[in-house]
Amino acid sequence: MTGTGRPYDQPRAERVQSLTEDELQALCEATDAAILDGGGFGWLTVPGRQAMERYFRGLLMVPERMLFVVRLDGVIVGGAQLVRPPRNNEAQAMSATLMHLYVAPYARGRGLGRLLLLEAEQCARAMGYQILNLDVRETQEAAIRLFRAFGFYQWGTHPSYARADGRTMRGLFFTKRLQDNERVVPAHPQAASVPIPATGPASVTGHSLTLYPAIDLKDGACVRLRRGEMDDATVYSDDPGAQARAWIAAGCGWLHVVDLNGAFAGRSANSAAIEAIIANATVPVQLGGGLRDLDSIERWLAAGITRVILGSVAVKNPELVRAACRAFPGRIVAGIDARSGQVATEGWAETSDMKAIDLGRRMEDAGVAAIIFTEISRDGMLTGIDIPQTAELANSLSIPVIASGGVGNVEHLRALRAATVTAPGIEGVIVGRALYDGRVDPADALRILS
Ligand code: AMZ
Repeated sequence: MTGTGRPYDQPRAERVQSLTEDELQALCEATDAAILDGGGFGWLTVPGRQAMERYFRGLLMVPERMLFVVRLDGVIVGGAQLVRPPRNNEAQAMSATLMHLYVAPYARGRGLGRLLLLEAEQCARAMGYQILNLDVRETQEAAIRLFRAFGFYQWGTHPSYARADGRTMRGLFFTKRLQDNERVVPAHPQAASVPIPATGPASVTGHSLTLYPAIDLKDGACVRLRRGEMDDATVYSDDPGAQARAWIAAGCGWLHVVDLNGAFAGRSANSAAIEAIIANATVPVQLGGGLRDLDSIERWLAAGITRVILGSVAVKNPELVRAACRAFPGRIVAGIDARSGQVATEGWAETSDMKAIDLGRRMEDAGVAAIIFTEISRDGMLTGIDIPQTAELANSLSIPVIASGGVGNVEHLRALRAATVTAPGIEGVIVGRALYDGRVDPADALRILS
């Protein structure tokens, strides 16, 4: 962000019903770039500017199609379409379809796909649709991660869905319930055995949040600490790979992994356990703890980690964070762990004199994709998230903030979700001990958050 104070500096997604000539050109430009980059838009080659202009002009006249765009500094850099069922299709009148969601490659890594999806989903919900469907080529990995993170449920795979680059590829079919006021009766008998995860009751306000189950590793085992104290550890499993599978089977779309020994030692110390998690993970994984140089960051990203979390170096070596963000855009997250607002490092053994908000601003400037904010005094204590601090941080930044530390029951999750009304930048929540203890059932958590 340029920070010039212009009203359009904040990235935003919105529905458009008309386009100025400049907007049309920007949309064509973004679409061309997305097609050249390998897709998401059906076209395999750029059809030429005139055809593209005709396409969008025509699209605006189709009553069943709603066009959404996302802007960066006021300029359109991506789009999505929400398609309503044809009017004769009474049987499927409750379902809308999301199509053609894409962000131009030059604007990625800023959470704009998320903004588009959020806007289209909210619009579908506001129009009373109960189901949102979508399908996507298997090669669109970033989009697939986004849909999973938003609680979309993959109900099927089409074996011969599309042809591109000389090969036939599969298509993944997703669905999501938008309201909870009617049971969905599957049309196909086999579908009856497939649970369609319910989404949040209509009475819950705010937007959906990603649930990140925490897998904290100490001496090869999955543990939870209280307030980060290594000698106050509860061991929950000595099989991190099985633990990863369990959270995925429960419906979680992401895993949050921390190498605790690594955070204290300043280098990865639970590599075998992390590798076991990667080998078992069919969802994206974020990893933190002991990542203090570009080599280790690169190594874990190459090994299958989707995002790395940098904590101590965020305070001690911001230049390294900047370099990592340049080298791996969208894949670096800053972990800001604070005791009463003051940032802690080195396994939380040291407290710096830096304020969480100041570090958040620095990290945003360095180019991180998101912030994970932990209030240490709450971590592992089950007493609830420090919502005011989290919301203040989220509202001071334009990148997503993930809340961490203190979830002890589903009411805490409801409260966080409600806080997104006034702090829309809150993107997700990390839950540890409460999930392991069974105080929070993952299915309940996912329903409340999605
Ligand atoms: O519990 C702890 N003592 C602890 C912990 N959970 N110490 C560090 N961490 C986590 C941070 C962040 O995700 O929340 O480790 C990561 C930061 O590690 P590093 O090595 O970059 O400071």
